[in-house]
Amino acid sequence: MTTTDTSIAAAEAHSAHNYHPLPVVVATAEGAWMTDVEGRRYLDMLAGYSALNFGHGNRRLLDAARAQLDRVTLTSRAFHHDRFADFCTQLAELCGMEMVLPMNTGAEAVETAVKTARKWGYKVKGVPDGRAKIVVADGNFHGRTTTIISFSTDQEARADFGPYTPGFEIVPYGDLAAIEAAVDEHTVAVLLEPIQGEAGVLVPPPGYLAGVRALTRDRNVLFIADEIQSGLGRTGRTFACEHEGVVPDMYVLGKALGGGVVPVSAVVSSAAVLGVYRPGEHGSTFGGNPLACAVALEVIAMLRTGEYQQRATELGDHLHHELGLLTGSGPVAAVRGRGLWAGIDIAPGHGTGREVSERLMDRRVLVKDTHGSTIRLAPPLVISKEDLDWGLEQLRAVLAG
Ligand code: IF1
Repeated sequence: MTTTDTSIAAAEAHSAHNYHPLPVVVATAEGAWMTDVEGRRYLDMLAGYSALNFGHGNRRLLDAARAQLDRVTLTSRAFHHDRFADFCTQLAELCGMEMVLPMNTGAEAVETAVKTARKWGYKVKGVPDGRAKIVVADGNFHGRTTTIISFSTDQEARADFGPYTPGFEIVPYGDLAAIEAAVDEHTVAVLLEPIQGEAGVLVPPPGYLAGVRALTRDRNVLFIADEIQSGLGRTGRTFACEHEGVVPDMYVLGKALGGGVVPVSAVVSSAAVLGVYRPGEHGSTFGGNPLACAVALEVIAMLRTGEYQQRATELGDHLHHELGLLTGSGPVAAVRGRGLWAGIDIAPGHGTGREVSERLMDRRVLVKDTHGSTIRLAPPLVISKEDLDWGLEQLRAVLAG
């Protein structure tokens, strides 16, 4: 047995089988590259589902984390700490908003957004108690808590986990008229991914987000953008909503906010919305901890330079141009995405998404499949053009074979 086999066998014996990882055991990583326990190097074209937008072992992020490790890592929110105000102020400013409510994982931030919208509905909008409705889209992925899977349309994610939380109406993604029809006097929010990740990097039709913005403003409904995966540089802008000049009422952020170092998530909104909370009504032991704030502050500073957004735009244009050449009559049935983010539908006869991912792994490129015949590319934004081209070369070779 190789070191890899031994490690995988032990993991399979002693961990729940809620994942089916590719058979590679990573030991170290730097930039866009990971090295396995046997010394093989792989190009990481997934980047921790966009948590690693700034690459593995990012010097600035690690220095910020190390400096904070030596000072204080956790206070709980029972006390103030000296990184908290800066974090909230600067994140609000990056978002063009007023207030921040920090959590840890994406799902917790989405739960926070749901609770906030409901409370706003009862306290500000005047919805009768217990009647608040939130409109969501089919094909969504917002996390894995019991409430969030209650409004998922993915059977794998929701089956056998009921009873489900009521209060949600699911409409087709990209269909503005369907949202208009679903919104009623009890509707407190429309919750959407500006680009759907798990669904296969689905970009909605032009005008959709702007239409949702106008409709929700008109009907006194909060527009909540889940930018956990699409936000913080991935699409070439700080927020994917910017591509349509849209500012939602609430951003839900996660993943890259912690730079792949620590889990950091947040809800960012106006004082009118986040101002509904009183002490004791919501919280988290770890949310907004000093280590999280120190790392996130560095992430915010890096995003402020605009450098990563620009890389995502330039390399993204190149990526989509190259993928376009494979599309149509070739091995690729369709490509979607924006910036350094692509969903690639493999044409029939060229293998399942899993098979293509395995063959890419043999060629030292790591990606993740979704929904049978789709693979996703989301390399770290720090990837070099040469490495990206090398990755694309491996993809062409795999699809030709
Ligand atoms: C898994 C997908 C990516 C997210 C959006 C909230 C969350 C996520 C838009 C929850 C999380 C993840 C989780 C990961 C797989 C993954 C994923 F395939 F499911 F869609 F990234 F592409 N909103 N996305 O994408 O954040 O609680 O995980 O921090 O294995 O579940 P979390």
